[in-house]
Amino acid sequence: MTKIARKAGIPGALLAAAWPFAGIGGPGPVDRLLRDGFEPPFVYRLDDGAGNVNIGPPSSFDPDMLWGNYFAVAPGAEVVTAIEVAFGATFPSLANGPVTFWLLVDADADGDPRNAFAVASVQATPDVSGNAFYRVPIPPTRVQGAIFVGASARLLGGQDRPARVDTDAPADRSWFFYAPDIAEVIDDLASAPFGTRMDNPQFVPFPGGFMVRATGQPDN
Ligand SMILES: [Ca+2]
Ligand SMILES: [Ca+2]
Repeated sequence: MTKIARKAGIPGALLAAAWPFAGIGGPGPVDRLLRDGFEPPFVYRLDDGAGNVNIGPPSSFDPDMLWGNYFAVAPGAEVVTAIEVAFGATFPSLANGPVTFWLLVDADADGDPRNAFAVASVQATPDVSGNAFYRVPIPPTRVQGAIFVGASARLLGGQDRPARVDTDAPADRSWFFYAPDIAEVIDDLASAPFGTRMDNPQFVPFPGGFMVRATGQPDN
């Protein structure tokens, strides 16, 4: 991670100093599952439903930002059917286009998505912020090993803070990346000019997990 950060030439202090955060969240609604004869979909998630930090790039550049979570594929949830993301209130200026929702597979399942590859992507324009999740169905996609689920958007540095974080969640499975064009590096995130995990104190003053989820169902 440090190597990648150095490659980008982005001073850590600059990122840290410009790191915005806002909005202390209250307790989220309790998830209630209806059990009327079929199993509800499995939800891949790190957060507890209540986020408290929103992050985005510093004012020194206007990148395409990808943020997302890494999950081992769970038995009975091998077919991913939807991605759910909660956004910061300072949503990307829509002048720069919609959000892209990504599903990647990490074939070596080693905990590091930087050699994962995209197996599905959908563009959409979220209409919620805070702890409300925006749900995007994707073509049902069978996955193996491990997945990285995320969202990317072109941002105005110092203004847009779309990546909502729950600091109660583990930070060692959330990653974010900056690039001029995320689509160009999505199958080789190691080549992104900047990338870090959310437990890297050099770049992340408020470690936590992104409010990014996916739903899966059995491969029948
Ligand atoms: Ca929380
Ligand atoms: Ca890997």
